[in-house]
Amino acid sequence: MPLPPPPPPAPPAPPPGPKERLYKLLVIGDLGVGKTSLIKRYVHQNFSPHYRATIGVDFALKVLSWDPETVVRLQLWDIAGQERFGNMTRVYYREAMGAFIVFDVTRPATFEAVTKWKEDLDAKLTLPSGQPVPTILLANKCDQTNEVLVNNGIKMEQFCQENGFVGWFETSAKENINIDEASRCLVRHIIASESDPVQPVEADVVKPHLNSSKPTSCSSCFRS
Ligand SMILES: Nc1nc2c(ncn2[C@@H]2O[C@H](COP(=O)(O)OP(=O)(O)OP(=O)(O)O)[C@@H](O)[C@H]2O)c(=O)[nH]1
Ligand SMILES: [Mg+2]
Repeated sequence: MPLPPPPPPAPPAPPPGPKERLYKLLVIGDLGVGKTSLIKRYVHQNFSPHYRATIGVDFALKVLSWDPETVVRLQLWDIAGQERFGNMTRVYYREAMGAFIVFDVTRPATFEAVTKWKEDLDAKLTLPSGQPVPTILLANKCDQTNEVLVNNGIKMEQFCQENGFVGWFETSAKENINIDEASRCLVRHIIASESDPVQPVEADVVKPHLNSSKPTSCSSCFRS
């Protein structure tokens, strides 16, 4: 009897797909500073001037092509400003890898609350290495004229260093200013803290840009 034909050769293995990284990021700060608007702009590319307070927490997912080999998925936790006075933040913060703390440049009280949010965060969340999670300060609504708070970039830098922020950006959800930049900066710090947890990257030095058509970059993130 003739032998059966040999089986066809196995198809070549498909090329390995991109690596995926998933990070939970927190977006916190006082009522009405623009957390939901920043996320909406970042994820859905739109903006509404109407204010509807977030109740509890909302979620959004942003997928970034980080580099040719890596896709980064950002799970954004939009925590209601009123939660600072509740007792759920410990639950919401769990397993987050990075955070944005947002204030409204037109309302000084929201800047004063930044240190309270940071203390709450650091008291309730640390990385497995024991370090605080990388956190970026966002001075939002920079499209508004009243920018007295952030016009002094040196003071802001000092504030960031003293309070453990890895950088800060002036942002506008309305005009789509610096949101992508701030997010890439945070992801870069998270990746650095994962690969070398003992040596956190240097704090960023970000000069406020007075001409809002030029996006500010995070100097450490774009350092080669
Ligand atoms: N001009 C201007 N207005 C903004 C900007 N971002 C948000 N707003 C407005 O500020 C108000 C509050 O924005 P939200 O995004 O709902 O604020 P929030 O921080 O999510 O507030 P809570 O959910 O209550 O914690 C809304 O009327 C927005 O349209 C901005 O960059 N520029
Ligand atoms: Mg909200």
